Amino acid sequence: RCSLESGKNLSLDNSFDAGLNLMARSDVQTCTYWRAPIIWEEMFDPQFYDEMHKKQGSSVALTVFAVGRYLDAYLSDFLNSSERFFMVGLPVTYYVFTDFPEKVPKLNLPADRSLKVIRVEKQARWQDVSMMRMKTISDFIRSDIGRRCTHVFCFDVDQVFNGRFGSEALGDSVALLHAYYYRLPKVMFTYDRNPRSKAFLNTGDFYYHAAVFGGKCESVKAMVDACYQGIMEDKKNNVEALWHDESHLNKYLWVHKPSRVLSPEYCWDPLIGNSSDIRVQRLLWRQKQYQELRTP
Ligand code: 2GW
Ligand code: MN
Repeated sequence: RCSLESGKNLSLDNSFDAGLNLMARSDVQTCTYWRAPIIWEEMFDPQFYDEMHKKQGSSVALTVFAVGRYLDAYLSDFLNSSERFFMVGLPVTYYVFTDFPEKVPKLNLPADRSLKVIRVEKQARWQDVSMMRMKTISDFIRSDIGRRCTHVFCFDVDQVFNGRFGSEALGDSVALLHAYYYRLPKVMFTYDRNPRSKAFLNTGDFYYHAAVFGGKCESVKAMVDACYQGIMEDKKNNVEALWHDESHLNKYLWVHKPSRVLSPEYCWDPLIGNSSDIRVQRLLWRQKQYQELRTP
């Protein structure tokens, strides 16, 4: 049994594992070698986690950036779908970062859920829009999120919730398996391979997707701080990691193993089609019209 309860000196999600059955799925890997669970449908008891987190008083921040054309293209569907599926039953605060606060759609929220809109500068380069999220998230965990919420999850906006994305996903530090790489050999992973970049990584454990990461405030703060430091160091040295913030995140998660890993059920691309191991598609990638969205 791959149980974290026995790992007394590992500061992983010990107390949470009574809700997991790692044997429930024999078709996929349900545990990492450092004994963090990989969460797949049928492995967990949703009620167990909902009750445990209610009792513990967990509250969750969701950060999302919608800058430039991504606001009109994605934000409304993202937020409306998250109201149906994201951490239902727990207090949730949305932090929407945008260059155009007036255009953020009005939501009808229940009493225990709220939304904050924060104005951010539009970066000239899209790579910087993506990378600068790390700095902004860090600042907000320190000044606001960390005082109000126990956990924080950071999302890309170009996706839509389609099934439960619930308290079973909460943990100390949480990372997501990228839908395109979880069945591929490691040599195919698109880590940054330039030794001059701080994100350089030769071998890793998995290829994680930066579209979803989270955890306890303190852990996420450490994660985004390290990524931002790497990004700035790279700028100083005139290099940029292959997949920007995602490369830095992968480097960080190699050195600091996540305590909980989400299966690609938590962020699936419908263009891949159906796959027998993907039992629920909880969050779906949305199509990008690159020319339209990425030309200034
Ligand atoms: C991004 C690329 C090209 C043109 C515009 C943008 C853009 C991104 C933008 O104009 N406005 C904006 O708000 N964003 C935010 O950055 C938005 O939240 C978006 O979801 C996020 C990441 O950009 P995205 O979704 O276009 O990048 P992906 O889907 O290719 O993402 C992966 O790789 C990125 C690094 O290149 C990030 O690591 C991302 O987390 C990954 O999922
Ligand atoms: Mn995206």
